[in-house]
Amino acid sequence: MLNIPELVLKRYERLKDELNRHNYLYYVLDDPSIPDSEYDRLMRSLQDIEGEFPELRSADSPSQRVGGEALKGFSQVSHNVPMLSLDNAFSDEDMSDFDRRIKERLKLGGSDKIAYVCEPKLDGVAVSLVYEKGLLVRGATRGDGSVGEDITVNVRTINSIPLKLRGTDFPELLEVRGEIYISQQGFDQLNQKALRAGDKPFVNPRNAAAGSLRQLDSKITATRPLEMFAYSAGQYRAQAKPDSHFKMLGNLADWGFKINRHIQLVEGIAACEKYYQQLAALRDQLDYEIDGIVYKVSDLQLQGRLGFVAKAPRWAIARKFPAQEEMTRLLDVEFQVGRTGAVTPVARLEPVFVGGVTVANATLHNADEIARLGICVGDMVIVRRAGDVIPQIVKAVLEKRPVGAVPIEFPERCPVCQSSVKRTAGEVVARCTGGLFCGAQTKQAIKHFASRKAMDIDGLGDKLVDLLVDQGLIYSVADLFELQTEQLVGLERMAQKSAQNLLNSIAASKQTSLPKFLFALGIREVGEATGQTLANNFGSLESVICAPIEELLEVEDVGPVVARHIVDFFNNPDNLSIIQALRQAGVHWQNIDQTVQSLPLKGQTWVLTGTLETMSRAEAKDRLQSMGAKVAGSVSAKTHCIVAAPGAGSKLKKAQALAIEILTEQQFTDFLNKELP
Ligand code: D41
Repeated sequence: MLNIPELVLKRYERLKDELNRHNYLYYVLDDPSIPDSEYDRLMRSLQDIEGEFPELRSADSPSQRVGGEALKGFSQVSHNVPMLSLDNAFSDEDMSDFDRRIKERLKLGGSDKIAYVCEPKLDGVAVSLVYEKGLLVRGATRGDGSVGEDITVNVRTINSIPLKLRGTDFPELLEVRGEIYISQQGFDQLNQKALRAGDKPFVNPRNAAAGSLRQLDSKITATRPLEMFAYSAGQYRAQAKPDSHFKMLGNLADWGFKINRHIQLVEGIAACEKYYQQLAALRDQLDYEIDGIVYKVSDLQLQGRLGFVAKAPRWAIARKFPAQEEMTRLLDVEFQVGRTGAVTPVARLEPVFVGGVTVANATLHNADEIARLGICVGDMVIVRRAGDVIPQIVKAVLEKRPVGAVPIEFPERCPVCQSSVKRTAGEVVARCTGGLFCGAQTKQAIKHFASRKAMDIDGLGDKLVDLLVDQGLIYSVADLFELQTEQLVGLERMAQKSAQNLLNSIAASKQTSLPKFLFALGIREVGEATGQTLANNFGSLESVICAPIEELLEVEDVGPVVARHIVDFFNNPDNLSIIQALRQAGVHWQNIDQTVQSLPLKGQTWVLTGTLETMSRAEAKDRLQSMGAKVAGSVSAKTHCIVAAPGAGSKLKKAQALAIEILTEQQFTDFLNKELP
C-alpha cells in the first residue's frame, strides 16, 4: 500500500467510518440522520477510491454489502463453542417446574426469586458471527449445533449486522449469536416483487429468510430484506466479561448490534408469566413473526453452575405460543348460500387446535381460491389462524394425499333449491339464480327483513326464522303477517305467551318508514344510507319502482351497479307481488313530501361529534337524514355544519380551522324543534 497517498488513505478510512455510522443509524437504530441521496453520494466516493486503488477494498468495506462472486458451494464450519438448543415449555405448569428445578439445583429457597431475561423468540434462522479484533471474519448457520455452513459472504450483505464493531472496548475475539429474519413488511414487498416478475411467491417469512441465506450468489442475498437480532455471545476472549446476560445484551447493543426492544429483565417466575401475557397480546402488532418467548437465567455465574443436559442449557427455556399453523384433514366441502344467492364453499375439517382455539371450519372463499389451492377432499391441509383473523387453508400437503382423494367440484346447481348456479363474467362470486324461490335465500332475506335497522321485528331471531321456513309455515316475508298463534305454539321453545309477543311485534312493525322499508327489501347493494337517499329523492315507493335507470343514476351515491340492481329487483314480478302482499297486510309508512321546504338540508353534509345528551346519535342522524342531509363521519371542506356535543375533540378543531358552522347541542335541538311541522 506504499503507493497510496496518505491523504487518500485517511479520506478512505473516514468515508468507511461515516458510511458504517449512517448504516448503523438507519438499520439498527431505525433513526437515519441523512437523506438516502447523501448516503449514496458517500458510497460513490468510497467506490471511486476503491476503483482507483483496488488493493484498498477490504472485506469490511461498506461497498461489499452488495454481494460478490457466486460460490460453488458452502463449506462446513465447526462451532468452537457448540450452539445449544432449547427445551420447550407449553404451559404455566411447565414454567413453574423449570423455575423449581433451577432453585433445587442451586439449593435456593422456594420463595427466592431468580432474575430472568425474557426475550421474544424470533421465528427465523439462528446464526453465529465471529469478530476478530472487531472485524467480522465469519458467519455460519447453526446447522446441527456443532457443524454449520459458512455463509460469511451472505451475512456481509445484511445491513443490520456490523462489519466492524463500534467503539473500542470490545473483546479481541467475539462470537455473536442471533436470529436472522425478514420482517412482515419486507416479506410483503418481496412477494409483490416476485409476483410482478412472474416468480413464485414465498410461503412465509421464515422460508424466505432461510432461502435467502442459502443463496450461492450473494448478490441475490443482498436484494433480500434480511435483518438480525443478536441474542447471546458464544466465544469470548477479553480481559473481563460482564456478570449477567442482561449486561451482555447491553454490550452487544453498544458494539452495534440490533437488540429486540421488548427484551426485559424480571424477578421471579410470576413476572415471567405476566410477560408472557403481555407479549401474547402484542404478538399480532409486531412486524416480525415470533413463536414464543425465551427465558434465560441472567446471572452468568449461575448459568455456569447449572450447566446443560444433552444439548440444551438448564438455565434457559422456550415457552411456545399456541401454533398458528397446524395440519389436519379436509373432511368435506359444503356450499352455503347467502341472501344474495352467493354460493360460498366452506371446508369441514377434522377439529384441530390452532392459534389458541379449536377450528373445525374454514372458508374457501370462491371457486378461484379452490383452484389456486388445488385441494381435494381427504387431503391433509395446513390451517392457519393468526390473531382474530378467520381460519384459512394455506395449502394441501401433497406428499400426504391419500389414494381416492376427491377433487372439489363447484356445484352447477344450488345445493338448497337446485336452481342453476351462475357466475357473471368478471365476478369471482358464483350465485344461485333461484332468488326467493331458494330456501336459503328466503331465510336470509327474512332475517334481513326482520333485523333491527330494517323492520325491527323484536323476537324474530335467526333460529326461529330457520324453523319457520323449515316447517313450511312461511315462504316469504309477506307470510310473516299471516302467522297465527296456533301455528306457533308447540314450536321449539314457543309457549302461548311468547307466541303472542312475537305476533305483537310483527304487528307493531307494520308501521315503518319508507327508508327502512326500502332497506328491508334486501335489494343488492342497497344499504341503510342508500334506502334513505332513495326515499329522500323519490318520496314514495311508487316513484322508486317506476324510476328509469337514468333517473336513479342522478341520485347522489347511486352508481351504475346499484342502479342496475334496483331496476332488476323491481322488474321481478315475484318481488312486486310480495310488496303488494305486504301492503295488503297493513305495512305502511308516510310518504316524503317532495317540496323543497320539507327537505331543508338537501345537498348538505353534516357531522355529529361528541356525545349528545338529549338524544341518541342514531336519532340525531335519522332526523338530519329525513331533512335531506347526508351525515358523514369526518369533517372536510365539503362539510356544511357540525354538531359539537360535549366531549367533541379533533373534529371540532378541524371544523374551527376550516371555519365551518358549528352548532352546540342546544342550538341543534332548537333548530330541530323549529323545523318540526
Ligand atoms: O429469538 C430466538 N429465536 C432465540 C433463540 C433467542 N432469543 N435466544 C436463544 N437463546 C439460545 C441459547 C439460550 C441456547 C443461547 C435462541 C436459541 N438459543 C436457539 N435458537 C435456535 C436454537 C437455539
